[in-house]
Amino acid sequence: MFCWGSSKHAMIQVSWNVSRDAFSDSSSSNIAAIDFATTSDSTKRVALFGLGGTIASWPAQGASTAVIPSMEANTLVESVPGLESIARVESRTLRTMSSANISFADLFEVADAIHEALASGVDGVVVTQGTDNIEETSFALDLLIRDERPVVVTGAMRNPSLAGADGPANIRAAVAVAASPLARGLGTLVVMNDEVHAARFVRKTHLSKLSAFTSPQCGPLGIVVEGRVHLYTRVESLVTASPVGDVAPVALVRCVLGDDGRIVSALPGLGYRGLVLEGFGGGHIPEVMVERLVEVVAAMPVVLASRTGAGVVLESTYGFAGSEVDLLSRGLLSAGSLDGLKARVALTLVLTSTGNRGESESRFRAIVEAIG
Ligand code: DAS
Repeated sequence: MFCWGSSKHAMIQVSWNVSRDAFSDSSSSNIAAIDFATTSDSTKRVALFGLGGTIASWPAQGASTAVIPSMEANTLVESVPGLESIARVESRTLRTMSSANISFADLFEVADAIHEALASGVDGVVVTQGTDNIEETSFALDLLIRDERPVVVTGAMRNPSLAGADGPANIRAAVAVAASPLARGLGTLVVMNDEVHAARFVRKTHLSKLSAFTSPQCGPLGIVVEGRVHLYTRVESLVTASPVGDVAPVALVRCVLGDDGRIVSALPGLGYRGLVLEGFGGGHIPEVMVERLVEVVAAMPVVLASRTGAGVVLESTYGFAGSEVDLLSRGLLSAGSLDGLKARVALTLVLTSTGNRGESESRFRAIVEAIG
């Protein structure tokens, strides 16, 4: 694993092990006031960062049953029976927000906090957050974190006020994975419903079921049973992309029946610096869109993904105008095995890691290549 560039976002300069007082000055960062708590004295150490989401949501006082993210990370940790038998968990609240409000800038700070914790010697890291965009945030962390130790993202489908709330079980399983030497070198993982998923493949494929997270490309890497991690397949660590400038705006556009391409034509004028286009099936668009798209390719990198969300974008099967052969020959980049959401995360990070278009395109290709 290697990395490009160096991060200018090293905002959290304090050591993980210093006292709570040392965290009180958060003026150089918009990270929320930090709470810091530990459980147990197990030999394994796991850092847990709370960002909010359903797992940390509770009905607002005097309100209806509607919940808002409000719980501190240490409260989540304390709600998990038997956690101390797995690891000593050191928790900090970084945000209490809905995942809809998480930005790339937030993720750069989370990545800095993770590097800080890893530098202090923890065995692994857990991030708790809203589940709605875990498939994007976990993949961003996959590309931002430079360490072999496990980084595990989890959340909950049912908030703690509901019967059968899944947050505590998900935290327990996530901590087990974060503490496990077996999970090293797999990049960022997502643990939900006792399943271990690779960040590069996992998707939220149901709105409310506990089994909402699936990896349509290859299935989960493994499962957690009785606190033990069982891995059945492995993935390679990815090259990383360190942010060095302002976040590059990248659009994700899905090609639809009867599309004429007017949305993609508007993108350069809207300030976008990149486009991921989800084409039909193997990577196809209506012929009428092709010339419009060629104009966009002249202005910015354009990635071709499939709106099916699984499989590998074709390269040499169809030759009609608007086919994958046609589009790739016109300078579009293949998303390979990445779905549109993940291709957009990768393109955003490579464009943010260098101002050179050729370099960003070769970095994107390297990520696609490494995933296979
Ligand atoms: N859907 C909620 C969750 O799963 C809200 C969110 O993503 O913040 O946590």
